[in-house]
Amino acid sequence: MANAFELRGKRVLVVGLARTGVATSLFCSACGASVTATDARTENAIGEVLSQLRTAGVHLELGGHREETVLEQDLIIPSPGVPADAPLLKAARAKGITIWSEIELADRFLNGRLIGITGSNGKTTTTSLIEHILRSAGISTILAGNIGTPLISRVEETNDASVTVVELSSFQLELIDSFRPNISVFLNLTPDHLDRHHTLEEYGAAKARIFENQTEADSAVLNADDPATTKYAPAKPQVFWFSRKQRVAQGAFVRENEIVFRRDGNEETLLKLQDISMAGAHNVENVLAAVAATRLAGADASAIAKGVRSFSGVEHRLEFVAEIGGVRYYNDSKATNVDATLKALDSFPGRILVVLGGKDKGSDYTALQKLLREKAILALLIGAAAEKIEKQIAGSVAIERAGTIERAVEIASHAARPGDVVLFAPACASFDQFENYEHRGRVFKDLVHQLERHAASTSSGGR
Ligand code: UMA
Repeated sequence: MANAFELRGKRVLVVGLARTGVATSLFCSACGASVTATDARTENAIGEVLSQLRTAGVHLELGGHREETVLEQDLIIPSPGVPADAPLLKAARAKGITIWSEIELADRFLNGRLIGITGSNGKTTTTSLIEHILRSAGISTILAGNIGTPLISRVEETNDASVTVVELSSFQLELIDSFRPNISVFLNLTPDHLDRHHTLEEYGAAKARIFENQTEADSAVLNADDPATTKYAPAKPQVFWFSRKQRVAQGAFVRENEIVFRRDGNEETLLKLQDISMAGAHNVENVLAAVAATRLAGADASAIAKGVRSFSGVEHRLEFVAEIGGVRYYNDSKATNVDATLKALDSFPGRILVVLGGKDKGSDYTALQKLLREKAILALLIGAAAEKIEKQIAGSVAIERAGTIERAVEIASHAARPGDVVLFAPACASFDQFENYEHRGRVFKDLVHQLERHAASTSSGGR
């Protein structure tokens, strides 16, 4: 165990009772801590999981947070969705109470090696691809983190031979202390979550904490083509770069349509760009990062090539849903910021009907104008951010206020012609109309599949 931590007898407060809070409460309670869990939501809103927590001996404070409770703890673990500068956490900090994110606690109980992946976009794809490659190389792997499974819920499965592959968000990294990946990957940095981090600098600094506790024995993988991240290159771990545009001294790069890995002057050609089945230049970057990380983790060249070839992408990430009457529908619900939507638009040659909108995160949608003008024929706006988006993209593309995703799909299906692409890449968070981006993506896919069934029944009925 890396850095064992004694929970027995400690007073632990878990803030937020969704995936992270529930897993953390159960873990701490099983380790003998005296656990209180609090959530702004009421008992009815949280539902069934509460009986499991009660059975585990977790004390519950629901419908709000009490400052007296906060101030009598030894350790506080806020969920990622709880702002690090929330008043209750400020009060605790002022009193000197330790506040850690769940990944910090989890790291102290983790065995084996840890690969951490952060960045504004491509985290989920790269994390999944790294796990997929290592698995095809016969290495025992565990997948967790921001991808949807709290790390704390998997630590007991780790052992000296396992490699845990963890997607990391700025919300998780901003509250670490000694958290230390053996291999860290920082993919890129573009504006996101500015409602929480206020400035790009603050947001980048939170992400760059991934390197903070790494030593000379560790490795860091960074994007040589992204000036916003190169400045965070750390001093202690060995730095490996990835690049689509230039040869790098150490790391993975593209040369004449082939992916090459270079270390200590030795070069290996691993695969061809045509071997990548995912669309878009950004996915080449994700593959390069995954190649570097998995090679460093000990996967051999042939296993890496096999792993990349057999990886078709991730649900909700430029996911092909169906082709109906010559119109192709793509679900990119994970495009929760402007940059991800730009990458999605850039992945197609043109004639895109794009669905945008949701909960605004303080984003600047004017950045979409150029690509909308070049690639899109219609923007359908949904959700709370519709008015702001409409103002900021006005003049670049035809716009229609659809309001809901149901109406957007309906309008798109009537407006699209064979050869067009209907792209759901909303550039916003989902929480105004959906539980999360996964829920939003599933709703979109269900609507498309309904259209597909309807199209099949009308065409067979017509024969
Ligand atoms: N809450 C309070 N008080 C507050 C604020 C929130 O009690 O002041 C409560 C809410 O009522 C709710 C809970 O806290 O019950 C919400 O917690 P959460 O949002 O952290 O939800 P989890 O299910 O634990 O999900 C978190 C991550 N969520 C966020 O970062 C917002 C999930 O990432 C992650 O998959 C999961 O932990 C497991 O690690 C999602 C995400 O949107 C996918 N991440 C962002 C992104 O990728 O852009 C960072």
